[in-house]
Amino acid sequence: MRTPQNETEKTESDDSLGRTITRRKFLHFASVAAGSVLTGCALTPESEKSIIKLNPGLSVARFPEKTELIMLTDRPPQLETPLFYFRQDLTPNEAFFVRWHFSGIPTNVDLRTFRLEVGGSVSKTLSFSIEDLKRQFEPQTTVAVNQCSGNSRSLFTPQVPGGQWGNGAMGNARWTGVRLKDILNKAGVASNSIDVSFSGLDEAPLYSMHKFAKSLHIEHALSDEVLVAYEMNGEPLPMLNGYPLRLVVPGWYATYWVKSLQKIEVLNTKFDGYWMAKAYRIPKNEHASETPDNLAKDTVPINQMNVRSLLVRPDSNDVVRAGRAVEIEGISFDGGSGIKSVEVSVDGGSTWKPAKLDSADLGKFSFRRWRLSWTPAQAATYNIMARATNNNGQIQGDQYWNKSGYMRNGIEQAQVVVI
Ligand SMILES: Nc1nc2c(c(=O)[nH]1)N[C@H]1C(S)=C(S)[C@@H](COP(=O)(O)O)O[C@H]1N2
Ligand SMILES: [Mo]
Repeated sequence: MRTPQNETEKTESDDSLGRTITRRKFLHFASVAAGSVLTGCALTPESEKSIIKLNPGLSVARFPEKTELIMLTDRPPQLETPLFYFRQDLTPNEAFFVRWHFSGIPTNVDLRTFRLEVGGSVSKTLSFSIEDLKRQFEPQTTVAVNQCSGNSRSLFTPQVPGGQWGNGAMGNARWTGVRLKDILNKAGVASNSIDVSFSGLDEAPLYSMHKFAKSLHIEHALSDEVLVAYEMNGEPLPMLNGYPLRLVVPGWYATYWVKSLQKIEVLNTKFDGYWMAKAYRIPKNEHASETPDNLAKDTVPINQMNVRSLLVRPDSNDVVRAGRAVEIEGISFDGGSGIKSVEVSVDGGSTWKPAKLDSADLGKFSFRRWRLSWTPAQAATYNIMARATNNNGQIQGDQYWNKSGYMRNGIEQAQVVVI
């Protein structure tokens, strides 16, 4: 599906000087991307041939530094990763999903002038170029899943408004950068600090809209885990994933992973920005299911991810024959306690067998791969299910409905036709 023209574009974007892509170039790419909207086209990713499956009304598009992804909207770009990429532990940068709230996204970041600013309730206001960050601090690397709060939203019944994501509004990557706490300690956090807020270079298009900004409690911001990352899988961040810097909050939903991070502010009051106080909230009692006519009155900001699983093999393209062994394969992950065990059912949940966790353990914030060998006795349609238990004892079970379609983690079923 690659035209020679696309190939040229790709080389041009791989600028060894640190990927300063000018606005003009980006617009040119964007028009190529928009021009290459495809529907249901066969692809050849690195490892194997697969088909992008599309729900009606969706298309496939190619954006700068990205391969063909499922496109929910083009302005702002909302691009979903096709399922077959989750057969790899690390999601390739070019296939990593993309989600922005506003169409005015940063496309012409110049590293010569870009500065990360740290201010507010600190002893010393600081400002850093990317080079400063690399020079002044010890680098830190973590493998972690970045998952949109609304991943799998399209599967809720009754259906809820918002981006109708399938299961591909997530990805697992190796993030490298600087510990947020090292930056904050250098600035000297005042002892009465409460929250730390984060915002990026993207701007709200109308005065009546709120700039995208998030916050973390000071203790969380000063923990070892939170990173200000400049690399993803050993490369500078792709522009659409937050070049040149993004917050990485392992175990927490992606809404906190502020992209094109430009400003960090330490606050001695509770942060009350729109994106914390009004949006991205969940029922306070996480097990109280909302219904469309009985919405939760008490809400809290969405936070740590719950435990969930995804079956990645066999998929409905695979030919599965009675009497022959096939491998059922999937991934599980949670908010950072780590996956303890995974069970698989091939009879719609009547009986369960333990799957074998892969020995490759990329850490408690990563996808954890598991497998189970299965020999279907006879030709039939089987309902395959998987449920994970994490080290906190959380186990996947019934799906709770909530009005925003967040945190989906019910046990999913995949139908496999055995011939
Ligand atoms: N600056 C900025 N950061 C942002 C957002 C945004 O709109 N602007 N969206 C957030 C949301 S809701 C998601 S799901 C993730 C998506 O990250 P990705 O595009 O790298 O996959 O970015 C988060 N960080
Ligand atoms: Mo999101």
